Amino acid sequence: MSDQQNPSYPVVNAHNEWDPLEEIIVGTVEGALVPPWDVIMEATLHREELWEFHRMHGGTPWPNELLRAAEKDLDEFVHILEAEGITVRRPTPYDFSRPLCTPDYEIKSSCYALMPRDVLLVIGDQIIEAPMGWRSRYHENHAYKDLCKEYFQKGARWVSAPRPQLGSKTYKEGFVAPQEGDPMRTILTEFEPLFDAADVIKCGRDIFAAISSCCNRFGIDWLQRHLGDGYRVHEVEVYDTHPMHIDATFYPIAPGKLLINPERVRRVPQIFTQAGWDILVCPEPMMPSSHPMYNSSRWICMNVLMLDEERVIVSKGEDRLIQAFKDWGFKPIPCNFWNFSTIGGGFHCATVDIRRRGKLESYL
Ligand code: DAV
Repeated sequence: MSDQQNPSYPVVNAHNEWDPLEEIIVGTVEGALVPPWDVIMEATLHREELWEFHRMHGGTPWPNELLRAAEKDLDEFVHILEAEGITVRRPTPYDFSRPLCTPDYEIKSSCYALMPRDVLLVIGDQIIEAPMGWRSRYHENHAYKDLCKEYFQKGARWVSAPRPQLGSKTYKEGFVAPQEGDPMRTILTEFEPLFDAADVIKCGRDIFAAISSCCNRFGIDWLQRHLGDGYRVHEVEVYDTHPMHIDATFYPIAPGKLLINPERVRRVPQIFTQAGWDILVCPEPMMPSSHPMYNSSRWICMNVLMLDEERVIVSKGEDRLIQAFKDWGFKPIPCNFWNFSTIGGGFHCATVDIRRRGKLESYL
């Protein structure tokens, strides 16, 4: 009997980015809203010309033609996953349009369930609800509660990091994002632990995280202490004027293979070079600069999804990266995704791995 028929591992089981994928959550465009304008937006959005769009339309539904085009990409992606024998789960429909008011802040609405990668951090058999830095995403975890409860009933561990307050002490007063070339700085203070799950990437016993507009040192320290001695949580030094998440920047995609963004990773951590890893430099993205991108940058091409150590889902149109993957010995599976990326992110953002067939190991 194969492992697949008789799993000797838990229903939730993900130790790295490349063990054979069996079950995954894919986000949804249903009910997606433009993120409401807030203090965090200028620190996150690279293109200033988009700020006005968010100021005007934040908290309202995305234009229908953008949503439908994004949905078409997502449907193709789900189809590929299912055809490869992977179980695909979806979030519960949720009304993101309701305003919220806490003792610490008020905000016009929530956002969406487009990107489960940001919300749930799965490490081993454990689901950690992330202490997210955006007020408008504070309740996004609610769209995944049904799934978390089900996985818990089937044996998964399920915790929430300390829920952040997100009041005025969380953000630096009068913060102005750096210009290219300025020293890196981010909007968050160290008032409380914060990270999005996508600020973290797994490589067995070594976990990597990068400071961003939604992740601070306090958050990384919390994660290290929570995971305990069995794990080493490393902070990766990145350079990004509007940093958000590690998965279009620094991505261990297979044992001995680290994919890096050449603009953002200026020094590869010694631990990889010492261990003899191949450093794969992501080629320049091919998405035309004129393609509308409301949430992420063209480097979203790096945000691929590994189905196992060889098969990698990569965006159609990114021919240089597709060729590079072939040259590096991978088997790329192209899928249309630029229209999803317009309002969201890449394949890694749009998913969260629930079960991969493998064990906790050290690769470094
Ligand atoms: O630069 O495109 C993408 C965020 C991925 N979770 C970027 C950041």
